[in-house]
Amino acid sequence: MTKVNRCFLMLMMTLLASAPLFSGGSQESKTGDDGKTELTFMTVEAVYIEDYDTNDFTTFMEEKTGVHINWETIPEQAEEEKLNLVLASGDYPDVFFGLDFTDDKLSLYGTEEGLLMPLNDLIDAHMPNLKKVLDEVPGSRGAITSPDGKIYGLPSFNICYHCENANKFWVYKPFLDKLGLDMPKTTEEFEQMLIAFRDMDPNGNGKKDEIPFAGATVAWHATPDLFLLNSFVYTDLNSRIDISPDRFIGFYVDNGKIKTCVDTPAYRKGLRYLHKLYKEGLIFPGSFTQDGPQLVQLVEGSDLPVVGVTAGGWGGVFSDFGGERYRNFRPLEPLMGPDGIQYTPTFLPEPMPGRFVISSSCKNPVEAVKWADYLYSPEGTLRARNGIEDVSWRWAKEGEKGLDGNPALWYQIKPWNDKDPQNECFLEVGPRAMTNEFRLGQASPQDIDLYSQDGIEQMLFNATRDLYRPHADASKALPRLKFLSEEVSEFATIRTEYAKYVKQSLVQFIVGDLDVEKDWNTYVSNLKKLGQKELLEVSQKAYDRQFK
Ligand SMILES: [Ca+2]
Repeated sequence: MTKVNRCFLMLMMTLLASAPLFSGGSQESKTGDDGKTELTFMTVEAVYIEDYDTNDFTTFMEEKTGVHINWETIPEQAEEEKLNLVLASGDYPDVFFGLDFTDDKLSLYGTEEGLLMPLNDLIDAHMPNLKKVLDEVPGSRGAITSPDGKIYGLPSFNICYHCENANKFWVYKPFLDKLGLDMPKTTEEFEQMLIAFRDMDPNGNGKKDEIPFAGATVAWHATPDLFLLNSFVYTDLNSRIDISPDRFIGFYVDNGKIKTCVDTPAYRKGLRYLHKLYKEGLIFPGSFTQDGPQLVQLVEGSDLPVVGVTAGGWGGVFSDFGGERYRNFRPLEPLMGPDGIQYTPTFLPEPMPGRFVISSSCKNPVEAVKWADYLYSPEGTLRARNGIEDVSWRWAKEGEKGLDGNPALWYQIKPWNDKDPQNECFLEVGPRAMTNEFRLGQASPQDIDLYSQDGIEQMLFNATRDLYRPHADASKALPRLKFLSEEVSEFATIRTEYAKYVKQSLVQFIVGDLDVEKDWNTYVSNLKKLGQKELLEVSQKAYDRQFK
């Protein structure tokens, strides 16, 4: 961001902050005993938010807007089920706040069933902050618009430089130092390093207790497979078992054509390599079943360090953030495979849909969108996500520099974390606008200790810029596709079954339950039977509708 732009942003924020934010309520406003407008928000119970009713941000917003929120919370584990029940019941809250409304759900409940309010006109009339962000983030209006041209859900922006290449491996540097090894550059050197970790006692206790590689499947980018497959073929396949399978099933874009990698000889070669590592005892078997906390326990739970290489979008995924072991893991540059392939997958920056959805029965949609609009200002995002001004964050001072070296916008006073219960803000539930300018505008002292908690954003920015971005090819990444509701009803189940099979087979090939040599042809013919060709075709149609 240029200096002029950032000054303009600051000026806009000042203007917005000094103007009365919202003017009077609509005539049909529902008002409480004290004359306040009331809105019902349904949200999911969040472990790290103590109580929405008494949360400091709820109170702050009530004072600011005069709108009283009646919160209804549903249990996290039953979100999907409960949401479907509510939508079938005919008795809706005014707002679904921070729920998982996917594009498919917005199509179904918005376009098809008419249960959700179209927001296009409300955005244009009452949401100056959101409009500004939509203008600034390329393609974002299209990304939140359903195929029928309507916007049924307000987004959350987390456009994060390091997240675009979040698939990272980390090597425990003291092990390298102890054995006199350099960071590996190729898949071959990587294998040799893991063997050395297994056999050469790098923790020096005389026991063969080292775990050369350990990952996790329910954690942010901690699976063992994706990083390594990208040394064989461009792979965008999320093998996590806990997320919805509508994307990241191995599809990618090649000059406007949607293809898959999962039936190619190069992918097979990658599976062979992974299976070899597994067979040699270099990959911890629990990597395919355990979650983040179990991985942290493995890394941190022993007297002496045992884990040599691990994975995660950042160090907190696998270690105690800021602790001694965390401080000694170093990001590994994507490895060059035997055929010269060296990719890192790109996760395109795009808004998450449906973080603030208004039901068609809401009587005060204008108040609701005005309430939400504040969250799209830099101040609103900081207040909602980071906490109280001058307690948890402050505006940047003259001369402070952002992560990208440009003048800073804001400074984080207390390390941000979503692991300890708090009642100051909503963390990352609901709408927010963390644009590139916002995130890179976080003040970062030039002499910061990169491996301290305060240095996390700078460390991830540097690692991504220096090691990962050079191996990214964003043109291969499949953007989020929007399907017509008849396509959803025809293909949703097929897609789910297909994705399940691809992910399951991936793990089975690695651990040897399937044989890469003997079972490959059956696997490829099963992909066909499960509808791979049809899925590619319907994806191509959606892609052409949106991007041609
Ligand atoms: Ca040892």
